[in-house]
Amino acid sequence: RTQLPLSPEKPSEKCGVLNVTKITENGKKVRKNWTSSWTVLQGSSLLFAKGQGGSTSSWKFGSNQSKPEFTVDLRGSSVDWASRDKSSKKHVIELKTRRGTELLIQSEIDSVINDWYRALNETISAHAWE
Ligand code: I3S
Repeated sequence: RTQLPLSPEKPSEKCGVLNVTKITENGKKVRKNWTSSWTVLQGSSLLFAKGQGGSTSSWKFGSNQSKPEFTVDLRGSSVDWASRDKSSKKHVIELKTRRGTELLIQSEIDSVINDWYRALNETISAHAWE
């Protein structure tokens, strides 16, 4: 049987460095501000911390100085590939939350962004009835 990296019955954690910007907050358009963020998918939450010069090894949530910058509740969110008018960058995911926040999430590495696309969709499906 095919081994899925992330199966809905066993929601695992996933983390890595992604480029992230908000484009809408609580339904209001905000100015783009792309930042490199250490990103953690944990249960139905997506957590972002400001990147530390791209270094991933020194970052762990749970240690003292690593409070997430912001957290997104994935329950009721939707994920799609961003259309061309949303960004000129390649490999951009658009994430819309139930509360009217829209984020763009991007990586230059297409295998990385494809894994995140799949993981986010599986997480949203796994929590669809909450
Ligand atoms: O959607 P926009 O306004 O073309 O987004 C670009 C801007 O946010 C730009 O910054 P300023 O115009 O605020 O200086 C960013 O540097 C670009 O990266 C944004 O566009 P992309 O296409 O990279 O998402």
